[in-house]
Amino acid sequence: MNGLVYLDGKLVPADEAKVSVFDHGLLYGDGVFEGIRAYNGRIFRLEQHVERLFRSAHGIMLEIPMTHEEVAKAVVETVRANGIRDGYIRLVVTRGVGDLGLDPRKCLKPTVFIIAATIELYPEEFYEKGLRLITCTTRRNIADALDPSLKTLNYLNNIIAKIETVRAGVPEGLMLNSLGYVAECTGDNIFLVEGGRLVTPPVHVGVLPGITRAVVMEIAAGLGMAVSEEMFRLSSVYNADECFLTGTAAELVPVVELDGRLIGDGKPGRITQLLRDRFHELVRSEGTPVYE
Ligand code: PXG
Repeated sequence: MNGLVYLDGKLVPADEAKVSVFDHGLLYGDGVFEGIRAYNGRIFRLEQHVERLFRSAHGIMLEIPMTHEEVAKAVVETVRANGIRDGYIRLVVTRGVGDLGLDPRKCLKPTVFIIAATIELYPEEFYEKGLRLITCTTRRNIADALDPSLKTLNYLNNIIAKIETVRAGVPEGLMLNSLGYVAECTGDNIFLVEGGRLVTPPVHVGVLPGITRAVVMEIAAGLGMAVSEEMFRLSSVYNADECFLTGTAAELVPVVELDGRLIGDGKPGRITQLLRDRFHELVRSEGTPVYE
């Protein structure tokens, strides 16, 4: 690894950026994080990512020892220090160094680090041909055990589901909630197009309120499309006109097959493509400037 990593207030060479084996982020997955994109020297939706980081931290009673503005500034400085114009940023806050017990009171100071890296884009083929998905047997965490709307470091639920997708030879997998309603994929939100309107599961079904999800809902509303948050089951996906996923890394990616059923005509849909084009225009026209 090269480049500079922000670690607890300092920019340090990547190979010297180390956290303790006693950090509860490592011992227990006790912490929160964000994945953020930079496009053309600007950071996309930085305030929303920082806001979600603080909401996630508040949800697990983790007090971030910085203000929103300080966190945003640290992200910008880390990207600038690495000379990155297009990249992926990982912002992480852990409970910090403690002892071997669970008690978070032993962790006196949260660990804050920021990695700014170049991004490995999804293969172009995913966008041109669309994804084939499976439904994972692993259900999404239930909200009254560990709320999926909080972006915590405890990603085992998603990783176990991801292992299922790897074994099935597909790039993503759909996760249901404990009642069988469609929730989201292992690292992406899901949308359906039904008769010209856009449908996505509401956050209370047990999904991460994705930043890309919110942007796509905004774009669709701006185009005069009806957008609704509704609970639905697998049969709605199988019978949708179009289906696509959203996420910071994937952006908008069409889905053409689920569990062996073709969706629509089995090709990326027209509305999906229109929303993708608008999304690309938007990410290149706004964002927090890094170099001005
Ligand atoms: N749902 C889940 C469970 C996620 O982890 C999204 C939806 C999309 O949210 P945004 O805000 O990015 O539109 C995510 C975020 C990866 C990876 O390597 C993906 C995420 C997080 C960390 C790693 O694919 N996705």
